[in-house]
Amino acid sequence: MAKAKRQMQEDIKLIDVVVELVDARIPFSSKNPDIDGIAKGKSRVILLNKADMADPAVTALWKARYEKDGFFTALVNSRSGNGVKTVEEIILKACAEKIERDLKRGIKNRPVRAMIVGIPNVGKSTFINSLAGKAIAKTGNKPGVTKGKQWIRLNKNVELLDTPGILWPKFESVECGKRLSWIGSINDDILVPEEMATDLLNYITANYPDMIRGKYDVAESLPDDGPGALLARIAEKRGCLKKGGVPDYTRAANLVLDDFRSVRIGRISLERPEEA
Ligand SMILES: Nc1nc2c(ncn2[C@@H]2O[C@H](COP(=O)(O)OP(=O)(O)O)[C@@H](O)[C@H]2O)c(=O)[nH]1
Ligand SMILES: [Mg+2]
Repeated sequence: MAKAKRQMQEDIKLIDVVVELVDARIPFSSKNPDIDGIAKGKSRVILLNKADMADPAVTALWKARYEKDGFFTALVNSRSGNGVKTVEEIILKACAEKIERDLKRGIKNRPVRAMIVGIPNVGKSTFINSLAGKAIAKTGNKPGVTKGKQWIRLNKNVELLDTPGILWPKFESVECGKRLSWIGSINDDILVPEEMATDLLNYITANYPDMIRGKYDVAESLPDDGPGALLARIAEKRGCLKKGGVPDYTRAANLVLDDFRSVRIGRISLERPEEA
């Protein structure tokens, strides 16, 4: 990560605006704390990506919160392209002062240069492809310019560094780590699915009880016989059983995690701005 950080510090010198993607389900835990230092003095945009997977009411609170903190923001679904078209306008708004300064100095038609950053799996590549679309005409690596950076020219107003900056996820607390694991941002191999699923069910039961009832038909298990019992009930309902009819907790846990990550339980936000 030290190398990635150095690279980013170099790249950031070349750009006007840092466009940070966060996961709309965890806009705090998926936001890298060090980027504020690295991006000092640059215009800042935060895109709440995967907005299609999060609770829209909570996402609206996060948008307001980050705007209050001085960021330009947008809700985006990079997979479908929803919201992507507004991003150019937001980038230009974020750079309004710089554009104004250029004009005063007689510099016209200089595109603003943007860089996409975010933790792994947040949707950087999907977003860049969606934003650049067919116009993914790369500039910069012209003949004779061997070490030049690759820029994607979106139009006369905006250029994008074609390699996104990869940020490391935040592990500032056990809670942040858990939320990152639930969305699949931490290598599953080192985690215990039963624990993850039990904690996740606990959270969803507390915050979105109807979704659990609707999805798993376990009304009678909510809420008083506890999350461990809930996983057992789900195992039973879904036929996740080992020989002798013993609940297969690992299989049930993976089923729940998979349902959550595929938005089959519902649109769920995992943290709210007032806790952050
Ligand atoms: N539902 C949904 N999925 C997305 C969105 N953006 C990206 N993805 C998915 O998230 C996964 C990771 O995306 P990718 O662009 O590879 O992330 P990167 O590691 O930041 O470049 C892929 O499976 C994408 O299809 C989005 O806005 N909504
Ligand atoms: Mg990528």
